[in-house]
Amino acid sequence: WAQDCQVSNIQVMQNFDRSRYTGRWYAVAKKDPVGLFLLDNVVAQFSVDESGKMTAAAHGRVIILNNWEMCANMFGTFEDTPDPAKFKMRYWGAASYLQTGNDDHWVIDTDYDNYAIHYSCREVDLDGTCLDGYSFIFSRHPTGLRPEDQKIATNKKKEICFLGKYRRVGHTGFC
Ligand code: ODT
Repeated sequence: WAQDCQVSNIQVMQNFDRSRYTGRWYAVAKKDPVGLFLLDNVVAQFSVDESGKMTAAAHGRVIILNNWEMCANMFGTFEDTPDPAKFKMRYWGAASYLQTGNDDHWVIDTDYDNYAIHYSCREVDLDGTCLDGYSFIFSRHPTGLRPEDQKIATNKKKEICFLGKYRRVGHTGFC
């Protein structure tokens, strides 16, 4: 049933350790949601604050007002849920005209040192599958995933029913 595509059946990281997850992650691939926002040059930096809450900052190239290209600086706070790998992410931009929102933020899998698979379903369909969602594949290395981690990522993309829906996220130095 790992591939019945029911959002409620998606397996997430077991015993997720937020402190080992801290630091810099480079997005190397992305499955876009409806009305995509972050285009490329996406880097996320996770922290754990004094009270143990997870927070993050991220930047990425965006195009706003149809043709204004800029580097968006974004911030997020993460609300815990009963599952340690499932969070609610409240996010906003350094500038008021950037996107704000409150999305699910699930860590599907990570080895903490090389790769991480993120998943967010914004809208669950009546049949329980994801109607509108997005996902980032993160690497600790700006050059991309190691071959052994690519294999894992492909399997996880399949499990979350997003296989074939990703595009590569480039790092060109824009941000
Ligand atoms: O790009 C899109 O189309 C949708 C995603 C917009 C949310 C970006 C908000 C980032 C806030 C700071 C948090 C950083 C953590 C990022 C990790 C993964 C995905 C958002």
